[in-house]
Amino acid sequence: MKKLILAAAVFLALGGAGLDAFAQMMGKGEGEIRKVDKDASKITIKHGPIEGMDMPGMTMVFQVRDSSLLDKAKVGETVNFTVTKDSGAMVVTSVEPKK
Ligand SMILES: [Cu+2]
Repeated sequence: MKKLILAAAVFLALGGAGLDAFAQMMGKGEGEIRKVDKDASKITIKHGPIEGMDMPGMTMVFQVRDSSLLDKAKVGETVNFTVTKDSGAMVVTSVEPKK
């Protein structure tokens, strides 16, 4: 929950600077968790097209910003996630079970 509030705060802070730039940096997706590697801070997600990024559906490995994001992640679970582009690499910044 703390992370969601933080993400909202960052969103609002960047909103004033230009939402277009922000939209290019961040995407929202939905998918199914295929693998969780907490030691390497990596998660494999079979995802649909990612809104906000030019990415079709696929199964891929993402780096996560913080390994604690994976504490509750379970293989087989359907999740909503957000991803950002960090020096060319896709980094997952939030993972939440789909409601
Ligand atoms: Cu992908």
